[in-house]
Amino acid sequence: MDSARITAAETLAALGVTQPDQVAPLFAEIRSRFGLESTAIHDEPAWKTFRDAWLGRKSGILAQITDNWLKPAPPDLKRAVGAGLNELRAHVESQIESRRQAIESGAEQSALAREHVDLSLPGVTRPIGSHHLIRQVFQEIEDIFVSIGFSVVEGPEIETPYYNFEALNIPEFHPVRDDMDTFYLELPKGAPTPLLLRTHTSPMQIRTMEKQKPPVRVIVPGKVYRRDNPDATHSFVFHQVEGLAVDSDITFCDFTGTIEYFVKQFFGPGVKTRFRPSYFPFTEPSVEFDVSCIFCGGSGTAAGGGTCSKCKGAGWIELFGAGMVDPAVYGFVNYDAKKVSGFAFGMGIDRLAMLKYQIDDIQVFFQNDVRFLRQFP
Ligand code: FA5
Repeated sequence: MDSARITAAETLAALGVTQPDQVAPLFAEIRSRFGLESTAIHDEPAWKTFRDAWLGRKSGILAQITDNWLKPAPPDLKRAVGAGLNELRAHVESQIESRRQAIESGAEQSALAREHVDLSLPGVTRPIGSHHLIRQVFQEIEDIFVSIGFSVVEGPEIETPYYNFEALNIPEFHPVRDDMDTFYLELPKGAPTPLLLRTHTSPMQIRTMEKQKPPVRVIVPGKVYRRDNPDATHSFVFHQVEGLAVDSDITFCDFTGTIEYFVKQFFGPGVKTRFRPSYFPFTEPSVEFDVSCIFCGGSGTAAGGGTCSKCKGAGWIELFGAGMVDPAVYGFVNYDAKKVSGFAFGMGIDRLAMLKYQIDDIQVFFQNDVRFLRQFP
């Protein structure tokens, strides 16, 4: 047997193998050839060719050994050839698989190396959001009132006409309802009561007094809704902070003192305040509360001369409605109107924010334009 001539394309007889002890060297020779070839395989295309050359079903070397050596082998050689072939097949299959894994992980490493990771570069920073200006203003207002003994409560945005109107001394067909026409919910027939989006935070006066006995000192931040056409100072959804203080001896002086304290804390000590008579069915007397114009300092004249466009030359800007709680309201919550007194106010937060931060269009609060929002981090 001449090892230089060993090929699986020839039969054992052609190779001169006639004795069982000649079989093992035959397989050893094939196996060492396989080992040599496999060390030369370094990439996937070469590996595939190598795999097919050895394991290909029709003309792979193992298939040739089966066809040319095993099948025609005389009975006395068959057992040795079968054993040699099985051992060779196991070896070839496992080596080809481990070669594949080595090539794959090598490829990964070289891909990583190609990426040139520069660990000194700054990481990816994700921008952190901030509170919306309206939320910030809510917080400022809450902090001021909490510091003088008020608690913060919240209430439902969907209300019944009873809480939104009747218990606030606004009976059906009262003309004041026309100013607060709002969005009613479509309900199934037979619903026990109509429901509407609250037009102000004042219903929480009633809900709070129903729940607790005097003394009461609460503020109520929240969203309210009205069927107002949008313009620079109106939106159909806006924000209010309601305030309510009821106790056995609360006077008009407590009321004005509290409001003036708040306004000076919020706008700064330089602003002046004034009350004007007004009307709300649930307060008596009722007032509108004004501050001296923060744009022209109360002079009514713009910085460059001419009339101040913000206060229209008046020197004052209307801030919110308020008053002493009307005794009729106490009747709805089982408070004794002879023993208690109190005050209430309802501020439009969007307009307060506009004044303080000199914003001339309320709509920017609802447009979520980050160029605007970023100015108030
Ligand atoms: C009320 O809503 C009363 N509930 C306030 C009140 C409470 C009075 C307690 C007495 C006692 P008024 O309708 O004026 O009142 O609204 C209060 C504030 O909401 C206004 O001063 C204004 O700043 C703001 N406001 C009203 N309508 C709009 C609107 N469409 N868009 C933005 N702000 C508004």
